[in-house]
Amino acid sequence: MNQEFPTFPKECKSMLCKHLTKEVFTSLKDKKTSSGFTLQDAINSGVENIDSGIGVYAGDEESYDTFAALFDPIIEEYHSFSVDDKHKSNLNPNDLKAPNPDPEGKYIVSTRIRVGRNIDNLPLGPAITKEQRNEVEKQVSSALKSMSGTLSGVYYPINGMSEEVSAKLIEDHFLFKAGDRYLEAAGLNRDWPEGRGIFHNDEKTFLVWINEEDQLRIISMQMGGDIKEVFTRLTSAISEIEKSVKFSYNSHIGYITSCPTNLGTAMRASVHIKLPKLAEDMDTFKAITDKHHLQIRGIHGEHSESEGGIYDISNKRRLGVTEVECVQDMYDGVVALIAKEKSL
Ligand code: ADP
Ligand code: CIR
Repeated sequence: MNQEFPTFPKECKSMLCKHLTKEVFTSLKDKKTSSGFTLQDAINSGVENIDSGIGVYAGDEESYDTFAALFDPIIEEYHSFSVDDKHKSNLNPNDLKAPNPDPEGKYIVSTRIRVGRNIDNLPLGPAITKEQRNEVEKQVSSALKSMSGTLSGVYYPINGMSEEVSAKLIEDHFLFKAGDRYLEAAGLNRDWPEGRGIFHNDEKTFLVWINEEDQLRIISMQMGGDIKEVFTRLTSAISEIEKSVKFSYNSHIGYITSCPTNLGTAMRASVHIKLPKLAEDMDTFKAITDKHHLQIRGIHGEHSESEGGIYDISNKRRLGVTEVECVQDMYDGVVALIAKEKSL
């Protein structure tokens, strides 16, 4: 592994390039966590991909302590969350004020809320061994067998799934693809597709991704804008899974995830929404999303483009705010976006 201080071109805007000073590099370059994760492993994605927004990944919960001199300023900048702050959780759907903002279905195509979760006392995806990853698949798919009622479903490993079936699931926004170059450089594609898979119920309104960027991505989604129904289903599913799987959580940074942008709630609540008029004035569009702490993505996920004036709008803040607040951010922003689109 290269022990030299990486140099970044002038146009590089990643948080890695901003916060990895020579001093920080020197103080961390010989450190290692108990799963053997090094500074070079943590920064490889941002070193190889100079267009990264962030550029770092954790290999285990310990990485956030061992490499705190690098992770803390990144966490502080991304989440506006300081080392003395404490995370808080609230998964009670009764606290969410979110009547359907688009009952006629003119703007919101679909709603999706996901959380990332990892199992306590195991390395995260970037440092996990093949055997440990396979063990996660076994433990989680077995726990999911006891889901009941509308949450019951079947686990489908990606290994052995036909090309046709996986392409259709990806196109319909249900399944993940092999990681992109950011995840590849983070070590998250090792042994692909072994140990990876998707569980879903018949209606594909409740899904669990196994061993993607995080060991579990628990997802609730459906057509239209009934955000509260989607949140309620998600919270019941999480409680059910928690009966048999212990998730990695600490009182400072909340749920532990491999990418520091997901720490805290690990929640991304999004809508696919049609805003063709507003899309012609991206400054106004961005002023509204910034005000409500929202992120704009394309409709095929992160790093994809919009199609036909449809955007993926989601909460940006995840740490130091509760799950209810994450969804409330998204909801309030969506109400404002629809009002603006109507006025144009
Ligand atoms: P994640 O949300 O898991 O961090 P992505 O941004 O890659 O990761 O999105 C994963 C998949 O979920 C993509 O196929 C994306 O199009 C789909 N998706 C996200 N939000 C919605 C939504 N509101 N409705 C339908 N599909 C969605
Ligand atoms: C990056 O640094 O750009 C990628 N590793 C993805 C970071 C997480 N995504 C995000 O903030 N939108």
